[in-house]
Amino acid sequence: MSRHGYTYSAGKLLRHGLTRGAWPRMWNRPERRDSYDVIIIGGGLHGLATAYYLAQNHGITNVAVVDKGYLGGGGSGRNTGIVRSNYLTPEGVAFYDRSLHLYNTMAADLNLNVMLSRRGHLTLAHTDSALRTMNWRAEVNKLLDIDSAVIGPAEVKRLTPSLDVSPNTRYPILGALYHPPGGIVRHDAVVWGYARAADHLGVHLLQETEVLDITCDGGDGPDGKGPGGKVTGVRTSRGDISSPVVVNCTAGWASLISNMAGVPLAITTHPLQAAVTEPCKVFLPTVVVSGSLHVYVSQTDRGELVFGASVDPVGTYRVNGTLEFTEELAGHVLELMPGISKMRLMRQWSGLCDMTPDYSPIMGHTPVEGYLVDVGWGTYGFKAGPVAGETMAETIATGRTAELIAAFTIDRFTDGDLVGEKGAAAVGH
Ligand code: PYC
Repeated sequence: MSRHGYTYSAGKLLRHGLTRGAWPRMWNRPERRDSYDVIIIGGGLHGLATAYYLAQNHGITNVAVVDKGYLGGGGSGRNTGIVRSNYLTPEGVAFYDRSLHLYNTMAADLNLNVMLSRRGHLTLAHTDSALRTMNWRAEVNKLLDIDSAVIGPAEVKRLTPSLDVSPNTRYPILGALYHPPGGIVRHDAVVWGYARAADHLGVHLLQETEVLDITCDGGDGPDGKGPGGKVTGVRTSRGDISSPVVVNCTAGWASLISNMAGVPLAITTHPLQAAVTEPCKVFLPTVVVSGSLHVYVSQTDRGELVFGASVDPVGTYRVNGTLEFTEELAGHVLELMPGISKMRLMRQWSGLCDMTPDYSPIMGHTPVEGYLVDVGWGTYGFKAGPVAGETMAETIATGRTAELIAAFTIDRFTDGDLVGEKGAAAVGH
């Protein structure tokens, strides 16, 4: 028997395949209880990781994760799987680097191959000002012991021969921030791993359970909500559930959910589109990002190219793909890699990004006792999933804000202590 209760003998796998035997469920569909010690809203990577670390690190297992859809159906299943820690602020660097460490050991910790590929991450600079930002990031990174440095065009060419580094292109490559530990991970495997492990430790995963309201007592606002109040539970499409702790781990709907507790958030929500090509022979060994051309690209082990761009300029909750995105993406990618002009796009999709004014998340306690947030991830949510879960679990279990997230609390907007992380965005937003 392995960790989290799953056998992995090759013989059993083969017998199962040949007999078409009933595969065990990855996780259960439990009946909901009337009360839990902790309710987590959002069955994506952050909610599941928080539940897992509560159970695994702190022994808190009377926990429910509620989601109006299916596990990993939001941003966790819609991102481009990029991980890195070459951020701009010391707070961001330390935080995302802990996440990379957790990604490193995740396959063993969760007993599931999450297909981590630390293939190196290149952020190209096509202008002097972009090069200056890359140098700035490299200096902050080095001070914090992060493997990251500015390299010249010849080194870029050595690492990624398909890039044209000649000075004759429309956007010549002047250099790049090279971050060897960055790479990609199979995003849905991460969701499955945390879900299975949390379920095995006794957490209830309540899918198709929509939160309609957060109930509070004693607050300044209507129905006892708002500052000075205390959370008492959630009202769901499957009935009321009580709990002294409710955690908002949603993306896309974070501000709407938070309004239910009377805690408004400094967030605007924008779609972020991505696209994937048909597979081809593997030729792109690194993750390549171009802020000036607003594009990032990596190649999966199956050979598909996965592209992303900036968030859509207009705030909306729509997640349909647009022709404008496809046209702009194709134009920008071909500036970078003219050689792929014959490849066909297979699919495009979109997810929702909750953007904060400083591009850092909002995490931890709020003015409503027992109501915590892990929100405002913008385009950084996937990278942060493991460390967000670990630090939120610590904050809930100990009642004290975990050190790594102390800079990201909601008070910073009133105290004026912003953590400006826009300069570390993969592309201009
Ligand atoms: O910040 O590396 C990034 C990123 C990639 C996709 C979305 N954000």
